Amino acid sequence: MTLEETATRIKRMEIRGAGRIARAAAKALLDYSESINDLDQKSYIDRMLRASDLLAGVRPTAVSLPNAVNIISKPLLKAETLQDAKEGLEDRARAFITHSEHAVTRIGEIGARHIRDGDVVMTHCNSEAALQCIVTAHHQGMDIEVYATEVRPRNQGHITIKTLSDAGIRTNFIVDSAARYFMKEVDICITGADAITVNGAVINKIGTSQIALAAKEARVNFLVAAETYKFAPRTILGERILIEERPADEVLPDAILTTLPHVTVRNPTFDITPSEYVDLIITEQGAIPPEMAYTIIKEHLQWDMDNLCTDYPYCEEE
Ligand code: RUB
Repeated sequence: MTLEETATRIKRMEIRGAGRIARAAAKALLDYSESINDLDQKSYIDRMLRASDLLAGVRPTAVSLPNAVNIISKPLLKAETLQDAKEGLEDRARAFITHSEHAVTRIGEIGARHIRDGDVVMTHCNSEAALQCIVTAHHQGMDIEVYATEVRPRNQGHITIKTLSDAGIRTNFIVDSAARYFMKEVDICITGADAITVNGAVINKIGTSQIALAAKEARVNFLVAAETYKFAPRTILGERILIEERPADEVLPDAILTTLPHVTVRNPTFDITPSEYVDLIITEQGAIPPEMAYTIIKEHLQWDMDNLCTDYPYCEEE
């Protein structure tokens, strides 16, 4: 698959989910770099930086994407030779993919410790990190039952119930608006994240915040399963996470919408759950309260203030 094809497939959501799109971008950069053999250092770096920019912006909300691209393309800015730049980038791309896969496994192990035998778990959207917690608990012999939402308009819930059913987990499939109705039967909620801000707010599939609200009302623990590269470094500088708004025809066919001249379809893809609704964030580094988001950004994301200052006008060098 070419770099442009990967970008298009991510945009069309044929590749989706914050972890998967980050790994797809890493693989695309790796393949692209490996295909370049006839350029001098400057041309190679220019081309790879353009490729990085293309991939980093293809879906605006999932911070995993720019984080992955930034981690992988760092050698382009510091390397002294073409070989340093190329080998550095390719090594980092391979390492990112391996780290990301291991992180999901580790999150599953840690997350499973927060699930008890007999628990009823609610999940929303299709998060491989959240599902890994549930499936790991099931593999450890726990008797788990799941409530999984439909996830309008793109029906990611269909992917979730297939995974759960294939694993042999008893699953109830519900429409999104039934989440509060069933909350009284739920022991724990686990979702994934597309981004986590420095103040511990969680950005995830639209509807997540309603479920968190219902969970708080019912005194049900709300857990978020997220690799450390879903934390958003630039929120330290006050940058906001852009909430992607997708086309109207995902919600209502054009043929109907054109008959309704006074109707506008709004289709935000993600929402923000404030940290006070989140009990714990399960990362590959351990389970943390949302208040510790800053520590993850500083200590585990390999993103120092130098990076943050790039193209930020108030951080001029002395
Ligand atoms: C996917 C979504 C998932 C997160 C985390 O949204 O909101 O919960 O991306 O997933 P979309 P994962 O379908 O619009 O990409 O744990 O797999 O990274």
